[in-house]
Amino acid sequence: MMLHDKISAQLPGWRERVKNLVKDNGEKVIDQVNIGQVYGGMRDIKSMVSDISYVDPGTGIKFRGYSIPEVLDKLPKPDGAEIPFVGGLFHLLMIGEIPTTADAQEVEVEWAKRSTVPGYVYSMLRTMPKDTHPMVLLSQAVLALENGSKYAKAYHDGIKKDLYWESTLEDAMDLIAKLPVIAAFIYQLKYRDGKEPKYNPKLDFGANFSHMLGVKDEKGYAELSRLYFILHSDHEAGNVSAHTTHLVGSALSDPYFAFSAGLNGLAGPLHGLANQECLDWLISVRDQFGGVPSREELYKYAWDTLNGGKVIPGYGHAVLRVTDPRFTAQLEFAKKRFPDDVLIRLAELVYDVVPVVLKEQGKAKNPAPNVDAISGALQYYYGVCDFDFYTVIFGVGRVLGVMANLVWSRALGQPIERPKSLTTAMMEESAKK
Ligand code: AMX
Repeated sequence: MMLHDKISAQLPGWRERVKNLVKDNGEKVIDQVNIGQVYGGMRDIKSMVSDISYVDPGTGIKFRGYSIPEVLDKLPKPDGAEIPFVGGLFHLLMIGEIPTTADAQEVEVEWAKRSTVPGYVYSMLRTMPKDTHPMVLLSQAVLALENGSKYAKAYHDGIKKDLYWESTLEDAMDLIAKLPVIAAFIYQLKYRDGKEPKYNPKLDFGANFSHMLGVKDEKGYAELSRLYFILHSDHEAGNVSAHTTHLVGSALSDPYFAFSAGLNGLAGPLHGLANQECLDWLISVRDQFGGVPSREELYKYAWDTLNGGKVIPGYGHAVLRVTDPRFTAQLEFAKKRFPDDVLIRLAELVYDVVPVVLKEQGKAKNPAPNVDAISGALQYYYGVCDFDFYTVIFGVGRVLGVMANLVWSRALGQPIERPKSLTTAMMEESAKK
């Protein structure tokens, strides 16, 4: 496989680089930790490695050094499309280089070959109660695929540690290929007629998702799917879904165990679930005013939300201190294709008004929008209106980044994660000193 060969070629150099860095500078201090951070969710403590992506507080996410506009501009695109191949993005994440069109297509072909979901997974999902949350179904389905793990088999067969990454890559490719099919089945099962979707090898990853969901504007939604998966793929190492996948993988649990755990974290309201809360809020404004309100009406509505003790969903960020470039990319996508849509006009007005309100309130460190402020509105436009499903779509994007990280963690022999905990009494004691 092309990705395997390219990683293989890079690996000796990477191993030497990391070995020398740790050997020559292992004792060098790069951060200090205070009690507030220990009690504050380890916020900002520099203690993880990822060469796949980095969030710059001032400019936003960079994938292998490329900003969102650069990624969207430089990656190869399917014929007649404006949004790049997801396979090209995965090549960039894995290899660190912008692929040729042929490279991107080769990744897509690999996924098509691996996309068949075993029948027992469908049967298992069908037996679940009707009101099961789609994220439960997704996480269960991923775990159910574990019996096919090539890494688990290789480990059991006593393969050398240096080679763990090869079967991890195989699992990563299998899992990524099957995930949109499983997600589409969950959509059919929960909200449509429950038919089993079929991956079409003539279509790319994003176009397949659109096709398998069965939306009306298949071409338009294929573009949105590619955009959505690219934007949601990775956000450096410390966010809950990425960190969880890494942590579980660090115990040498295989990619199915690791990603299923990551999905469970993604399901939380402070993480992936936020996108549906954002759309909820936009719709509540639309319904309250029968459309797009005036600036003054929205200003008052936003203050009412804050005074009611609630946050304004879609605004603020733990790391970013500017407008999230993933928000901007989605807004531009919508303005180019459906500028008159009520929710898009509303999202634009909110972008104008809410940062002012949050600045006046003075609490949020970043009053600008994050990725979630608009993502649900775009899904809604194409008729994917089942809010509970939105985090599943996020999961189909997120698998790309966390699998790239996991393969490289295995390739570079990253050890089991094991931070140290303290008791409150110990910290009180050290505070006195
Ligand atoms: N509305 C109202 N208050 C906000 C706010 C918002 N959008 N964003 C931050 N604040 C408040 C916080 O609640 C906190 O108040 P407190 O001191 O009373 O607890 C204060 O401002 C400081 O918070 P912060 O350091 O700026 O943010 P954070 O790093 O603690 O949290 C986040 C970041 C995203 C959880 C927060 O901004 C928030 O709750 N936003 C709304 C929900 C949302 O958009 N989530 C999506 C996150 C992106 C993702 O993972 N998908």
